[in-house]
Amino acid sequence: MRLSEYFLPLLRENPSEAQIVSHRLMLRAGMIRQSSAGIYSWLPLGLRVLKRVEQIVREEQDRSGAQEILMPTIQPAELWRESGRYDDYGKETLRIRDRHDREMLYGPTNEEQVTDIVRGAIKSYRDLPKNLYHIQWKFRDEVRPRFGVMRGREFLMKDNYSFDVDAAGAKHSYNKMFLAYLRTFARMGLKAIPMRADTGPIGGDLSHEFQILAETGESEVFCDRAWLNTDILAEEVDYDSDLEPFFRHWTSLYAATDEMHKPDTCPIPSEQLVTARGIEVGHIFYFGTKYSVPLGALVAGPDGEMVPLEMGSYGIGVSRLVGTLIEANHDDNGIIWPDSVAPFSLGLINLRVADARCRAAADALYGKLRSAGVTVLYDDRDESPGAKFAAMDLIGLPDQLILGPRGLAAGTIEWKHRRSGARQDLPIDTAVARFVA
Ligand code: 5CA
Repeated sequence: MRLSEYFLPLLRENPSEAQIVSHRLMLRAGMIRQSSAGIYSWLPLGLRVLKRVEQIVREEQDRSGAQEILMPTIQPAELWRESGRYDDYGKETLRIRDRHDREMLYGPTNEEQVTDIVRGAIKSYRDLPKNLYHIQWKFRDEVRPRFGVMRGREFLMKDNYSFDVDAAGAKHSYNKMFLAYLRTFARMGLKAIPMRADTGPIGGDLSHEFQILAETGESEVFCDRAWLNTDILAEEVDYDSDLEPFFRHWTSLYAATDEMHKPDTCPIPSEQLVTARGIEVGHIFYFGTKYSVPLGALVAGPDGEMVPLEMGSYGIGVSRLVGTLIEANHDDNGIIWPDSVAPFSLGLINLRVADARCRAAADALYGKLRSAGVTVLYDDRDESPGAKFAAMDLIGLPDQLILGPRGLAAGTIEWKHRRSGARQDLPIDTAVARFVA
């Protein structure tokens, strides 16, 4: 993409409404614009990151055996009356009436909707287990939307729902998601600690939140100091094997959210306990028959008897992850994208657009990289070198190639690594080979 043609409305100044660094940088880097409180438009650069995050989530869901569907954003109120949540969910629900005066709502989550689909389609234990997910916008009329996409009113969530014939099967489904979540966040370069958590309005009694430790986190969290040195590997584990040992291993170190942590009964000594702030990027729940019983989602079990489905639900804050990734990866000059989610893998700067030879060389390089499949953002604008460096650092692409008249005369180009700040003059062909490889 040529920057001269790209819609990238950068801001020079820090927007006064942004209190945390990810919100500031997302606005300054032209990733998002606010529409109304807690509701945002995603501009080209931001959308590219959102799509990459979404794709990692999708790949890990697929790998675990979950199947993608797409449910609507608007749901009928009747379904929520059936489960009893229409009133329970309270003011967070955005309620709508259609032209026939039918009550609808903009979905804050989809337990009822998916149970309705499955109850009509699955009649026997032989068709189980099933795990269905979708990646869809949600609306929660939060009292205090804040911190940009971190606590929005409209936000993108991956949510899935597992259906099993019995509790043992449901626990296995829960363990699968536990593993898939560890893998998902690790692929983004994030260390997400699974913590015993409260279940709130979703329900059930087994639940883990996946928390990223960060000063700007909204909640207080507690964990064993050993977590700080633990490398959460994106382990390759067979999803069909018994995952209980894996689950026990990753839950053996103490970690709990505010609501679950009881200082008096905490099993580890206080010098071993870390108190920190956390950003909740995912939350998984096992709630058994909480929805299947009121909605009448029953299947014939092995002995022919009708039994209610055993269910769990699992959420990842896809749009929140974009902000979280910035909280975890930035410096004074801007964002530093991990390779796995970067909007472009490479920034190419032509320092002297007015120089015909520079322009020809930079254009040729851009063409070569593009045809080799490298995603490049090419700064071909007629701007000062200072402005170009600042813009490239702000938007945080992992690597930069900087072409100027002096280097060109010597047949070299400068390579800059955004994260380490390392710089090196490379022969032009070597530089190309490095990124094409
Ligand atoms: N039905 C369950 C699991 S599918 C559920 O809704 N869980 S949740 O309420 O915990 O939300 C799942 C994830 O969505 C959270 O872990 C968080 O990362 C994200 N999320 C929740 N509320 C918001 C919000 N207001 N803004 C941005 N992300 C949010």
